[in-house]
Amino acid sequence: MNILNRIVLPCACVLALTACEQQNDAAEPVAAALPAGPTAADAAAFVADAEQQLAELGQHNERVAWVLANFITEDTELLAARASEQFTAAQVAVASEAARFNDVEGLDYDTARKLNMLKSGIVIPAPMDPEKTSEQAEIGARLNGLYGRGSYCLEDGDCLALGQLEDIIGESRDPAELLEAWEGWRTVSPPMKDLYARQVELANEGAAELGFDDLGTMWRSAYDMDPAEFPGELDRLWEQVSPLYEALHCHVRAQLQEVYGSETVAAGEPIPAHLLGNMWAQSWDNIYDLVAPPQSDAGYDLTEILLDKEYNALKMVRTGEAFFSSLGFEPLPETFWSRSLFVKPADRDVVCHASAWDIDEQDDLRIKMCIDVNAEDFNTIHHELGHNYYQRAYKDKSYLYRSSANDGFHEAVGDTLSLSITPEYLAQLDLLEQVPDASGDLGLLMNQALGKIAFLPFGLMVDQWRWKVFAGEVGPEGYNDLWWQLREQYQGVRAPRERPADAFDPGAKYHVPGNTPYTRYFLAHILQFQFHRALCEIAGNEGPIHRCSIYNSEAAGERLNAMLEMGRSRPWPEALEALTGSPEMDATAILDYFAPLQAWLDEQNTGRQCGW
Ligand code: X8Z
Ligand code: ZN
Repeated sequence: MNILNRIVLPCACVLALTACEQQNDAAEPVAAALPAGPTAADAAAFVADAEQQLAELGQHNERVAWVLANFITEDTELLAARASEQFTAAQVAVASEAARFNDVEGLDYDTARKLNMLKSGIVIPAPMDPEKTSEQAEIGARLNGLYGRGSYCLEDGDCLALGQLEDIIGESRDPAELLEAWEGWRTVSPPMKDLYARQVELANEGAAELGFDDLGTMWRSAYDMDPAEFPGELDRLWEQVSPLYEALHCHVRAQLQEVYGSETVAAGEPIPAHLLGNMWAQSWDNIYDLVAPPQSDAGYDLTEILLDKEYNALKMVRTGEAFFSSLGFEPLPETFWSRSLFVKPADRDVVCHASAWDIDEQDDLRIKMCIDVNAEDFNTIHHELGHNYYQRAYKDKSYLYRSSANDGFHEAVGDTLSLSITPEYLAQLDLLEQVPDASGDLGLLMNQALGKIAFLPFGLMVDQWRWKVFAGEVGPEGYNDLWWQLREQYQGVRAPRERPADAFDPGAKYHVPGNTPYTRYFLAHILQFQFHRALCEIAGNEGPIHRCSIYNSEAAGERLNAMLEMGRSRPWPEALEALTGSPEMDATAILDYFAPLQAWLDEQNTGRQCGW
């Protein structure tokens, strides 16, 4: 209630101003007969007020969400649902008020841009009916709780959390054991299905009240372009990279066939999803040993090195910070170290999925991660720190501009630094004694491709599924079939065996119950190679791009920071151009990076029946 009043206040203020102007106009008889609409100055005042209110509420919401994610109980769930209900109500009220300025002429650039952001920038809008807002917030909290607390209990009564099930999928080569872990984790999501369906209904109603066809259209309007053209932009990028993905898929399938037999892995068919080393088959690094190019091994295993050198979670994060410092960024604040969560607590439920936080939008930066000492988590630490340094770089912008150029940029920054974790870099840290020669480069590239190239179709399909669900192209009874149809179409991956009638497999992926748009990760995987190429050039790299590390290059850091500081203040093509010299998202950087591997894969695949 309070909140709604606070949001309505600026309108009262705007109306008062308008009334004032009407009085002035009264001197001229013709104008007096017409009710004057809001002016450009009214719009600017409205935006300033809205920014202040959303910043305050957003900060409160963030704090409560932090407590929930670090301490999942019935009470924190309820508190978080209340806070998110208030914040959503405020966002929706402001968005609908913003439409009052649609026909105002003479708006300055920032006011016009910010009004658009207010109207379309809500990830999960609720209908204006307070009961429905409240219902939606409760559903959101319950979905998150079902995922965060999810576990699978074996017959002997031992219950395994997601992290333990992921370890099995990553390490085991026993198909029966893999299948049990894979199916086991998917027992967490059937109870989510009805809740999710209701959430879609409510969010769509909210989106419609704000003038959008559905929630998918709303999500697609966040890219400084006509939302109807955005899917075509994604298709264009996917067409650029899909031949490389298909070559990788073909080789990996052939190798898996050698290991598991052609009854389990058939030529010309999609690959069973439990054999790819990752719970969602979204990155395949864990099966490197099964598919590595013979005679061209990378020559080292970063996980083994980290363990040998007795790295722990804290030391891994300190190493990530040191990389940013080497580029000229200020060290992280003391509170980062005292308030972050690095290790899974033994005594309570937390959300282990890695995330980066910016509690007060000033310098209260934190990460929350259940770090294991391995190469994957070392990369993820850089990913999360990328978020934190971005947040810090734009902290002096106004509320609506305290964000990335588009959401793919936020996801790409830390990954860009991870691309610089090369043998040369590891040698500088004394993690490698000697820089291996180029004879192992195919192995290095294969290792990277299993992370980066394997990810691309997954990064794309999650929202292809959601967009169809939001558009009502499929109802709850068809959710799971559509999911597997898209998994097959994009990834060439299939369920290991028929799924039960009540299955809701999308719910077993964090971002679906958590309502985090996913196209951002596809974009990030394209963008990070563009960023890497540009920064390597600035750093004066002359060798092959996959051996380039920007470590210690203050010139690269300066150029990166110039883009980060822009926040969301300009359309993303300008930010991209500021860093790379080109305003276009473009997959040639990722293709050039992997060109030697692509040539090798094409050779290996000669005579093989590729595709699915
Ligand atoms: O969710 C994440 C990050 C947090 S923004 C750890 N990622 C996606 C995922 O895990 O599915 C990074 C890569 C894709
Ligand atoms: Zn991220």
